Amino acid sequence: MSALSRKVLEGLKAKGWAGGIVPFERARDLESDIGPLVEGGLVAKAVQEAYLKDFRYEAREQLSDPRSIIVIAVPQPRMRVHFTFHGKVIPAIVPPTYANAWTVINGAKAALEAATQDEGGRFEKATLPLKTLAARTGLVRYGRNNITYLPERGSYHRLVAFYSNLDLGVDQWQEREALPACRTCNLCKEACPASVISDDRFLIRVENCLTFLNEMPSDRPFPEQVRTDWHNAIVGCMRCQDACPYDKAMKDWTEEGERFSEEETLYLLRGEFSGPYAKAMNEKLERCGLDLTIFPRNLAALLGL
Ligand code: B12
Ligand code: SF4
Ligand code: SF4
Repeated sequence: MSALSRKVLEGLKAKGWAGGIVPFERARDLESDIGPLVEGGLVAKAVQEAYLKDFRYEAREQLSDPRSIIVIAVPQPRMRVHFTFHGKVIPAIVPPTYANAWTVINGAKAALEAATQDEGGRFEKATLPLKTLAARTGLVRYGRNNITYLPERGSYHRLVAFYSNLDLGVDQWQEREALPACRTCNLCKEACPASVISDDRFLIRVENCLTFLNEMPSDRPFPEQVRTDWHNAIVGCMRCQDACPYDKAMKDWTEEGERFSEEETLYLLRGEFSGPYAKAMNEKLERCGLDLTIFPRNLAALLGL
């Protein structure tokens, strides 16, 4: 490992973050990791259309002189927000990484720029399959639930990657590894309300995962099989993470978010997002990393309506 890459990684570590580095040519290898899964039908078309088609493997689209890719894991807590309905205050969870996304991304970029100021380091956010990239550098390991885990800090982290003009002189590319305990553990599979974790394949059936369903715009109703008691977060789902022994120490790491009055809760449920009140509400939701368009359906489901 070069002195410069050591300096970059040590700088991240000092902030409580962790990083991995590969040369920029590895972007094409990432494409080869994903492509066959899509072509082979292991990734549903709806998932490809909604998310994976946005990946950009051509580094030069983002930076004219790319030399390296750096992936960073920034630990993040979950957030608790409160709604008021029929006079009762109702807490709701926002899973880790939905809140404060851009604060984390901009903070990571600024930290990299500061650490490499003398070398003229430039960094542009890379739109890549981040779990695959992080696992390929050995930074994280996959759980059976397809979420990635830091060896000692569990799954509560946001991944972010950057293309850099710096040749960091290191290629950490390796095999993707699974968590050792997954060999004999079934806890996430048993906890998953949507039964998308199975023994016959490593990839979960994303198209039925509750998170996939509740990230879709509000005008798309939940399919019939989704039962009221599945809902456990205002967006996303925490059941497989809550069940996992690798997240035991993280489970109570919760930050307090916004509180919504009865009037605001009813307004969100109605789903009429126009006028000056909408702007104020949108700003309030953005502070917790939430999107108005998913709200009416998810909130109604969470309140059991
Ligand atoms: C699409 C997407 C979703 C989709 C699909 C998720 C999925 N499993 O693919 C939906 C909407 C369902 C979703 C849900 C969630 N997401 Co999401 N999502 C993404 C996104 C945009 C791309 C993920 C992706 O590449 N999927 C494609 C599949 C094919 O990739 P893969 O899951 O890594 O699959 C690899 C392995 O299966 C491996 N493999 C195959 N066979 C085998 C065998 C073995 C033994 C091994 C080891 C590996 C292996 O090959 C595949 C390719 O490398 C990323 C952001 C980004 N730019 O990467 C965030 C991201 C992955 N999501 C994130 C989060 C936090 C979540 C949720 C945990 C949120 C929540 N609590 O509700 C859930 C988790 C649901 C779950 N169980 O996966 C974080 C992950 C952080 C972490 N610690 O893992 C990311 C990185 C966002 C971020 N910037 O931090 N997400
Ligand atoms: S996020 Fe929820 S629905 Fe999706 S795999 Fe995990 S437990 Fe199952
Ligand atoms: S709950 Fe068990 S099987 Fe699932 S990811 Fe965690 S250790 Fe692996």
